[in-house]
Amino acid sequence: MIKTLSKADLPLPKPRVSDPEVLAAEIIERLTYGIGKDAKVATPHDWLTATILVVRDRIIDKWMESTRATYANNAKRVYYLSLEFLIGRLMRDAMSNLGLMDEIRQALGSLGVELDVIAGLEPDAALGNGGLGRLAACFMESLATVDIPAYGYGIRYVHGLFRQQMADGWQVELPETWLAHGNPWEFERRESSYEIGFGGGVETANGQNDETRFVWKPSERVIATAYDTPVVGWRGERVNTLRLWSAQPIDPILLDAFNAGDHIGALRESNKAETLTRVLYPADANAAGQELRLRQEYFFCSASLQDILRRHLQQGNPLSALPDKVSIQLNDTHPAVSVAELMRLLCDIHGVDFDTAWEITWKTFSYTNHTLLPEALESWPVPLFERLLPRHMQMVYAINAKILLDARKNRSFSDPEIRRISLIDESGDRRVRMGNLAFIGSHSINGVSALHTELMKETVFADLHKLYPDRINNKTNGITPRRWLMQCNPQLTSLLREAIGDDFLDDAGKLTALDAFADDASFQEKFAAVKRANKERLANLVASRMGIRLDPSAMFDIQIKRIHEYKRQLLNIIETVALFDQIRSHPERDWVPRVKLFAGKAAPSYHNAKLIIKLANDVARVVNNDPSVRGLLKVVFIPNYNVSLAEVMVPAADLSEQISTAGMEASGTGNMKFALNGALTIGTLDGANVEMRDHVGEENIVIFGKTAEEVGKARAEGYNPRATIEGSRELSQALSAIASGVFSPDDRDRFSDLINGIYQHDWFMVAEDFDSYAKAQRDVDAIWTDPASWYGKTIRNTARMGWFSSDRTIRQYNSDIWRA
Ligand code: HBZ
Repeated sequence: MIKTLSKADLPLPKPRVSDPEVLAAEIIERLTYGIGKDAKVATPHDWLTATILVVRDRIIDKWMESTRATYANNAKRVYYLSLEFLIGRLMRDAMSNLGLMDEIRQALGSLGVELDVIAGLEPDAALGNGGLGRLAACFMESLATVDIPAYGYGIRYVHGLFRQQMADGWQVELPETWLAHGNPWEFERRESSYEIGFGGGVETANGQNDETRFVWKPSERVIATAYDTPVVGWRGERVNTLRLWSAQPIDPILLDAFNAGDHIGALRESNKAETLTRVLYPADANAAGQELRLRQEYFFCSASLQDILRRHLQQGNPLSALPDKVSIQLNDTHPAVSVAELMRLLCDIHGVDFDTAWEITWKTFSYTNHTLLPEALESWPVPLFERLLPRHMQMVYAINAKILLDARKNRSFSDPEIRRISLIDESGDRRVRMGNLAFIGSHSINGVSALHTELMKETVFADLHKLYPDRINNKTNGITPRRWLMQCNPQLTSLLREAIGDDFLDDAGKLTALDAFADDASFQEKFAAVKRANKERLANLVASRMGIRLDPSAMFDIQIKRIHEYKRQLLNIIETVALFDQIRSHPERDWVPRVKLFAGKAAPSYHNAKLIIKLANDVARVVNNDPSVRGLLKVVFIPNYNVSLAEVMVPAADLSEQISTAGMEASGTGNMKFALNGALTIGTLDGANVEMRDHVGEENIVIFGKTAEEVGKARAEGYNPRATIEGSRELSQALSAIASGVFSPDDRDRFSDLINGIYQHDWFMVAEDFDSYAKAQRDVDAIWTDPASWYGKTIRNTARMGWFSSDRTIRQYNSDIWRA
């Protein structure tokens, strides 16, 4: 007889055992009963899925524990709203954080399966463009690691960032299909579904106390369904949730239409709904202006806020306590419409009065800005905003009235200042300014490096900063040392443990103990051997993917990031051309053999970025096929840059290129990954490079070029690039070679516009910084020629980069902003 248990007495499953034999048995069981495959005929993909399911079980135990504890303590929760999460692969991360790597390797080995082979089959979750999305992924891991109850909210795009192929050196975009084999990490939560409206109009009704209430009657509705992915922190102590929304139609098929023979029309609604979450916008540095983008933004904000309020109320908390129990961090302005949506939910659905709702709202939100580039600042035409979100438009006007009246009362604000503070840009066609909405709707506004934060105060947000002088603060970015040291560079991790023990695994700040080994010859030798092995691994990848042979004893000089003019891949390529000239004209000199490696995607509509990719490939073809170079210089553009490729390239770098025009890169995070893995940085005083110099010491980084202040001054004074170019022989020769078709004999004018841009305005100061850059490169050569000095510096980089752990960043967010 089995007796019925009450809910409270329901047993918990037995915690999982993790010795290799048990793991092997479970993998077979999953293969058989979970996937329905006989081990004898299982494909490598089946093995991968079965292994992930077994790892996932270990996560679930911890996941439920974490969730139960947060619920029981009625703890404050942090919500990270981001339109992008650039995660990459999850299996190695999960195994490593749970401490299961060796056991799983053995378990699979006993079944005749090689872990590294199946791990390489896992697709990257590429739900992001670049730094902003990758930062969100590092933050999710650090939030779990430092034990903060947190949820990430975003969109479950069916197609992540496009796959990049090269056709004759040109970028071609192909669809990405990470869900093709299913996604064993996620749990669909049908019960967590919300209705999302668009369009229609606003009606008024009488509320309980006879006040007017506004009722939005949307003309279109879709369903948002949650998909949850567990995120494990270091040592598996806490597991948080990444909740991604997928759009579904309310009626999967319009049967009336179907029965009347309109088979396509019957699916129209359904297709329209699913289009919402089908694809990630591939623009990383300019605002995507289409209606679909605003729909995506509103869709995920509304679903997330409804979910957050439901959880808050379910715990028995009053709405007035929202700021005490909930912190919502807006990752850039993409989720800024949340400010208006929370106001709508509070006022229209929950009957809170406007002023109370407003206080709850700005105390709950905080906003991170990631760029000062004017073309990236989001704004929506008023007619579009009003048509799609009529009630939110009213809210924006109401908030605006409140703020502008305040500013008006405060006599020190002039008319132009008030115009710039307004949520509505009236300078051309009227637009809703999402940056101003995010700022005004938040109690904290942060930049992502010290320099960037100062520039925010002086430029884009100068007027709002004057109105709210206590709100802007800095939170310098960080990277998770689990993925970006322990997992991507196991050999260096072992060497570090041998030298300084295990403390750094739990606290990256403890890496400073390595300083004592920086000049130790035998340690230097081991450090060099690890670097060499990582370079061989990259050389093998390049050989197998591209058929190009690289010499691992040459200096690996790497620039990997999105392609953008302000990031100045062009400066690097022009200097490469100049070096190519020099090597041929002065064969008698002691040239340091170099391999110049590039990778990165260009936004599909960004003409000049695509030309820069073509130029890199054209230069590579000519340089790599010129016998007079004698192997002293190789140029390689590796296609389809993504997180997994970065995990191979970062540990293999000798030299890290961080050469943006000063004042333009908000922070950078690749810069941190390279330095942590023992590369020397050549860079400008931009973004977090400035703080990296402060931490590693100016003798351990190679800085060149104009400062942000000097760039501003040169632009203001009407800088004349032609004069600068004429003053530099090396530069003018390199530019004329490119412009005259030396690298593009099939189309001699291919690059003339690109080069003319430098002669005519040179907005990004390529010419102005060239000589300083070229000289810095020769300084790098000189250091390389003295290995004791080179490794002394690179070891000190690893030793002193611990501060750039995203654990530190997250702790600062928590102590200054969230207080969870
Ligand atoms: O955010 C980057 C910054 O350029 C970089 O300096 C910083 O380190 C990083 C993290 O703070 N910004 C982006 O990556 N921006 C985007 O990816 C983006 C995506 C969609 C947009 C606009 C920008 O519409």
